[in-house]
Amino acid sequence: MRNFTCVHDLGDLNKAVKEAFEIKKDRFKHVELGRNKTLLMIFFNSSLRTRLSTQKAAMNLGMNTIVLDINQGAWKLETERGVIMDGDKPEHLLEAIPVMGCYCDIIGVRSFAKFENKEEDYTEMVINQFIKYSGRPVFSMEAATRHPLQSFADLITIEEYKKTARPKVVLTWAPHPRALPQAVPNSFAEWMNETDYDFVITHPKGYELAPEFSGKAKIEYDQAKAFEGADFIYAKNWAAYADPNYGQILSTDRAWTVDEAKMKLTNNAYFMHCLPVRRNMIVTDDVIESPQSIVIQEAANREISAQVVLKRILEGL
Ligand code: AN0
Ligand code: CP
Repeated sequence: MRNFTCVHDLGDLNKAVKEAFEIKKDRFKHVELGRNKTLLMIFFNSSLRTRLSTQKAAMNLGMNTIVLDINQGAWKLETERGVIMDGDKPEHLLEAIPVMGCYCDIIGVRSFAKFENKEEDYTEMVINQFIKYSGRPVFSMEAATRHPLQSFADLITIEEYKKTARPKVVLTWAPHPRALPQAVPNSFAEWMNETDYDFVITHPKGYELAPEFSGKAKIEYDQAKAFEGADFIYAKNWAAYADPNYGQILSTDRAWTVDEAKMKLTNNAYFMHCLPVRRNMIVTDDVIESPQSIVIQEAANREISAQVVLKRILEGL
């Protein structure tokens, strides 16, 4: 595998999940694979899990890692071509990227949707420039439209906890005070649509995801109805996608918060969230602290999903 930006880069998902379980049993088996290889992780946005789990995965494979927070100490980067650079940005991405490529073997990039220009976000301008100009394999640590390392960890978690071959998995929108990207729900939907699970998305009207991501999922505007018989509840906030409201908050209605009463409608469902999560906005204290909450186990699987991805990229070097 050269680059990893979406589910299709991984090929057969059953094989990938099997590989994940093997790594989980013995995560130091391939410690020689990454010897003298350097991973560079570039963050344009904050992170706790992605930073730590990806670094840990690289260490399990014997790699060296360098982490750069663009907003803390690096030069502010211009991303647009043709701009007269007389403002506050001393360096252009088009020099910075090939320079970064000189110091490493693999590059991980986190670059969220900016919500300034839908086309720029949905054509994945930033990560695609890394792919084009770095000369190195590139993987997404959450780009503008997808968060594949998260979705892969989510799939591994569902495969670990499911009690039936074809569980009912419900992605529910929940309220949040800030405008959040669609990357996590887009990506989750994209991965769920590659399985044969019974996959349902529920959200208030106006929060429809891009059709290429919601795909064959059932859309249910009545959250209570969607929760009926669910085996997994996957909560997430996102800002509106559809024009003319792209990137806007249309609702902060706490009637959509996941609480115990709603969880009672499910088939004793597990509760999932990618974290970070705002308690009593997205989910109540009681639900996230309940035995059915598997958010920590889900986060732990980020190390595993990152390790499968790094292993496959190293094997292709
Ligand atoms: C980010 C998002 O919603 O995309 C990262 C989630 C992994 N969340 C926040 O910015 C709170
Ligand atoms: N879930 C996730 O990607 O978390 P961070 O933003 O903390 O990396």
